Amino acid sequence: MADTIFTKIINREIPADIVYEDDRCLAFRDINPQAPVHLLIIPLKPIATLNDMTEADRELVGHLHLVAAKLAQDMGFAEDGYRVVMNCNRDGGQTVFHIHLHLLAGRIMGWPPFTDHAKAPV
Ligand code: DGP
Repeated sequence: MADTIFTKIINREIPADIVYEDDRCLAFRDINPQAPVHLLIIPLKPIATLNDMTEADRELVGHLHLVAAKLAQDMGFAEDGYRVVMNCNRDGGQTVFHIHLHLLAGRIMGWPPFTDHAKAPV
């Protein structure tokens, strides 16, 4: 797949406010935060979308979620709660084609997600 802005962040070619890293993933603050805490957790391995994951990625994707829960605990919002989201393709609102978990906290999240675009049922 083509390199994205996230590859440049992994390679330290552009700056980011990195809050966590290990041998499989990186977490940093979203440049356009939608909540008081808005982190992105990305695998070092570039995978374009949820649709591109394979069985080989099963453990990696589980790891991303464990890191989200660890950050929530370490940063003190695990008990109050938070939201973890992965957008996929156009209708899901994906804009960077390197999978990432959004970890949002620090405010009450609405449900269902806000919508202003009608679409025929699939
Ligand atoms: P999504 O729309 O789900 O693909 O989310 C992509 C997110 O990435 C979006 O919330 C904004 C964020 N983002 C895009 N470019 C950069 C960047 O250069 N640095 C940081 N920190 N975040 C970025």
